Amino acid sequence: MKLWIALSFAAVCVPTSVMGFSTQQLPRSAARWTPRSSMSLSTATEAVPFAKGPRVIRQELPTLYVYDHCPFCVRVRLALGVKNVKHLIHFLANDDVATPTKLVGKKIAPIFSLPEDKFVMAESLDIIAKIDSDERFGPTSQILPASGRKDIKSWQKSTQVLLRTLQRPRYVATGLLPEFQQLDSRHAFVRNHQLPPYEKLEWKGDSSGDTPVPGLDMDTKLKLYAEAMASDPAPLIEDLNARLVELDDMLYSEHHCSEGGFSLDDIDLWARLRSITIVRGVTWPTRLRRYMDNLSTLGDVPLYDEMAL
Ligand SMILES: N[C@@H](CCC(=O)N[C@@H](CS)C(=O)NCC(=O)O)C(=O)O
Repeated sequence: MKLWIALSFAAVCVPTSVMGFSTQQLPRSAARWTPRSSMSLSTATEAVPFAKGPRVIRQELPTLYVYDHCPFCVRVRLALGVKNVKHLIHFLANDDVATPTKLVGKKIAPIFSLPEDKFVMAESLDIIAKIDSDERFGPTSQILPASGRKDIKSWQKSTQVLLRTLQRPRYVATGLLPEFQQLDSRHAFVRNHQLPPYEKLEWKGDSSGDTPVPGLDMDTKLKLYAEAMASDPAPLIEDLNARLVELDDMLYSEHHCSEGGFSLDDIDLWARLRSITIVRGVTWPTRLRRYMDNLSTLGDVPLYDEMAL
């Protein structure tokens, strides 16, 4: 396959929302996952869907600067969505250095801008803490703190290489993600994001030290991305399917992954798992799939299923 075919697909409008017309979550009292009898002596804790508050519409809308594929950005989009805060999304091109640098002094996403306060901030978790503690954005402390559980974190760590291998070439090859609409932006991503087994230093090189590391040339990087798309993903997907079964066992419920309710655990986990939906042919365990769909609806953040490759 010619490199430019794999890496410069035309943008075609494909709907990406899975449940685009659903706007309401059931109120907490009406949507219990496990009905509770007032006579029940059971001490089992229920899984409780997040109770979404009324729509928050500031006169000057906040703007969130993101890359669509970026899980840190998705964290904030999910938080704004569950808190029902209307906002503008500015999808940065992946090679746009000027816009984020003007806002926060470097190329980074997400960036949250609140024009009514002339306030700008980076760092996903700081942004979420700000939004969830400011009464102008509805009830505060709606998102529970992180539980500190280790099992999900170690699952994430142990699947990092597998997920990078599958996801990174697909982000670029769809030609549909807003940050990759032009060839320069696709090339910027390929230039900066290594494919396993390469480490970041081997891929990018480093000329700052006494012993410069050359890194790979751009043609080689493009070839490796194209080869990754041309190769049969079946063995990797089989591996991923097994890992998802393990993760399914760790989920507390289809509404929140840890006991107690919707928390920063979900903000982090769901944001990362969303990227997997760009991989076609994955078999999702039932509960995990419901979790993906429930939080997509709750947070009004679409999954990639319709454009999966
Ligand atoms: N700790 C930051 C990490 C943000 C981050 O690493 N974002 C990546 C995109 S996923 C980024 O902007 N990297 C710089 C680049 O792409 O040039 C946060 O949580 O917001």
